[in-house]
Amino acid sequence: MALLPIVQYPDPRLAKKAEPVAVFDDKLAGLAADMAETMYAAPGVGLAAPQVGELIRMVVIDISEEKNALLVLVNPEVEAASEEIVECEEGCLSLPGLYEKVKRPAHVRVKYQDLQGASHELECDELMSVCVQHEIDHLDGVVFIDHLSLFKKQRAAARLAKMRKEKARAAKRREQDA
Ligand code: K1U
Ligand code: ZN
Repeated sequence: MALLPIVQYPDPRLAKKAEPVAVFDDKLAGLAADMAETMYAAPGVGLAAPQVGELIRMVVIDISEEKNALLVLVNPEVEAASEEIVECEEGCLSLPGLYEKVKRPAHVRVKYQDLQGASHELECDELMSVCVQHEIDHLDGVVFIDHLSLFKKQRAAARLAKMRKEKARAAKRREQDA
């Protein structure tokens, strides 16, 4: 297993639509294992293949406290979404440190394949619903700040740039002090 570098916004790979998975082999299982290790280490509750530079339709999710309920969703699709909309705070490992409220359907039913290619359905609500919609967005080249108004998106991008500058300055100071 290996830790993979996480692609950072606004890398153009995060804006591309990912390709469906057609071959269910050991290479796919190896990538899923590496993605899971990367998600747990970050730490995060989800990770989509484009976030590690692989433009294929696969995501890993584990919202459990104990980090022992890994789900690997291949070719996930929202089959049904509730009319009820909720607003939840979201973060993203490709925009670390930025948290914004996003409106999404409260409940979704998702169909997906597992690593052997078998089909499944999953009823999702609360954090699982937010997370699965956020990860499927990544497969469609959408990041969570794309759901905001242009004003809020530009403000969020400016805040992210400021945080990155401050982080780089702090790292430089530490280097000089060492
Ligand atoms: O796709 C990603 O970048 C992962 C993202 C998933 C997500 C979290 C919250 C709402 C929507 C989508 C994250 O995991 S960000 C990190 C985070 O929020 C978190 C980290 C550890 C424990 C709990 C949450
Ligand atoms: Zn994300």
